[in-house]
Amino acid sequence: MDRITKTGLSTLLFLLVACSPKTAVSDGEILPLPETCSYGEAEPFVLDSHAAVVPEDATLREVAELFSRQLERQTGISLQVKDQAGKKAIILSIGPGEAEQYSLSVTPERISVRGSSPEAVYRGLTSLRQKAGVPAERKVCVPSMEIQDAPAYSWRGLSLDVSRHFFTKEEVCKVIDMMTLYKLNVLHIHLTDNQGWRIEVPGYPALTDGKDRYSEQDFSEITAYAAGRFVTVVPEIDIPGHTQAVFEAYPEFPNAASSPLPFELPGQAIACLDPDDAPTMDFVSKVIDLLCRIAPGEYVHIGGDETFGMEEGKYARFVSAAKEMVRFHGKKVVGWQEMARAGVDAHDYVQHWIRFSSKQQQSQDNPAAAAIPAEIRALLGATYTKAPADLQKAEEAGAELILSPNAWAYLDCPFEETSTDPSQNEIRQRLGLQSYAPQSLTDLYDWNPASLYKDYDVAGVEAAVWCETVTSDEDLELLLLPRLPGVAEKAWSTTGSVAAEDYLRRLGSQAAIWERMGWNYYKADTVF
Ligand code: TNX
Repeated sequence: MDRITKTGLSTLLFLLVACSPKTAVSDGEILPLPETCSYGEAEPFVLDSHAAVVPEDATLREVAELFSRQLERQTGISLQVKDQAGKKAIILSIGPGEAEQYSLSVTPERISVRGSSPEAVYRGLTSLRQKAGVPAERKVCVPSMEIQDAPAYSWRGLSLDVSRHFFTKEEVCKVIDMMTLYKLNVLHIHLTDNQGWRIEVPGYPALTDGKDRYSEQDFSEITAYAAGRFVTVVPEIDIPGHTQAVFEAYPEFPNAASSPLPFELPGQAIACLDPDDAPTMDFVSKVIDLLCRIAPGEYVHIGGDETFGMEEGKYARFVSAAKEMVRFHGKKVVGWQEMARAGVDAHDYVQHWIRFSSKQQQSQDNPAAAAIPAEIRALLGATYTKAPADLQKAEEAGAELILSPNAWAYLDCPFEETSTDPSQNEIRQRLGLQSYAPQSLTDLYDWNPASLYKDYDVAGVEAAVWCETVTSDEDLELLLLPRLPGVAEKAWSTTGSVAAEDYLRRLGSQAAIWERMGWNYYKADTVF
């Protein structure tokens, strides 16, 4: 790190001299941090509309055009995509390498971005776009540099809760834009929960009639937008628990859970779908058929978390049946970590989430947590105490693990920092689950996925943004920015431990892009 920072400084001084007084040196920073990045002594590449983007391979044409549109929106610099390189060009080419591995090299007259696939080249172009930053005029000096880069994990995701708060397809597409700026490639959409069912299901109109939801067409537009940006959509229907919305629409389905009390905890319910009821399982199979048909990706997420009050045998029967239905369509099953209680194998993806930070554990004594009746707390506690055994089962079976530890990957905790924007300090009082301890940007950055579960097959890292406290699209933006890039760095970077100060400095430089894109962000006073 030191090496990069020091070379970076001397390069900056050099560029201040080398660049004409009219052209600003780019002050953009790359986040996630690339594997290696070194600056050279040569003159910079002056990026302006005289540069062309030249895809050397026909498969790179779309990526060239996408980059050119994204760069123009961010910098105002408009680049043409051409077949032949003139005096100044950004050359895109395909070369050997691992998936998503790329190299980026900047010389005075050429920028070369080479990768093993269009996706890999797109990752390289994204680094270039970040480096360009937001120049004051339609021109920017990109320093002479060499980057070699590849991701640590192939699964780099964000789970978005559209049940507790519904987001329009345009809002979801904006989230995809944020994700791609940080090289994330999986959008997991939590389509159903107690508070709302957000996807139309043929034959079951009461689930969604008159409510905010996606039609099949809306959903296809989202998956197409995502696919065009190398993002796979993983649809989730959360079953058999978290299904109050189903019981409200179809009260004739029997409830497989039993509760010691009439349960009044806001937003939670003790109601689970029953695997031994034929109409229920007919419904489940129609829903899974639908998801397998409308989601072009390889995966379907069946939830499986927090089935409070459901007997274990019933739970295992339910999960096995649902998995069977997903596999029938040739798709892979993803489930929250409790799914392992029903048995898992090497084809399954187990999403780990039950790992609380020390601050959060202390917050169990806070008033919001203490308000839960003792019997219910015991019921909830029972599901969490089995969490370590879930992981052990996943490891033994060789299942793929997706890391979403609550301590670091949950973006819905309150902000510890105050904001430099006074109006955000009012929002700070209500945004984020009050049962969680507030977390700072450095708290959330303080982990290393590679050393967390060493003996496991780790597919990747996924952030989660739950929306119980979200009242608008703006609230969502504040939870994502500035927190999302930190998780993205954990998912992508192989550089090992990076000093928090370095991360915060690079994060600070992102604000110019967010402002240019019209994205709201929380102005944590330690950074912005
Ligand atoms: C736990 S993560 C949940 C969600 C909540 C979230 C709040 C998971 C599988 N279940 O239902 O929204 O905590 O952070």
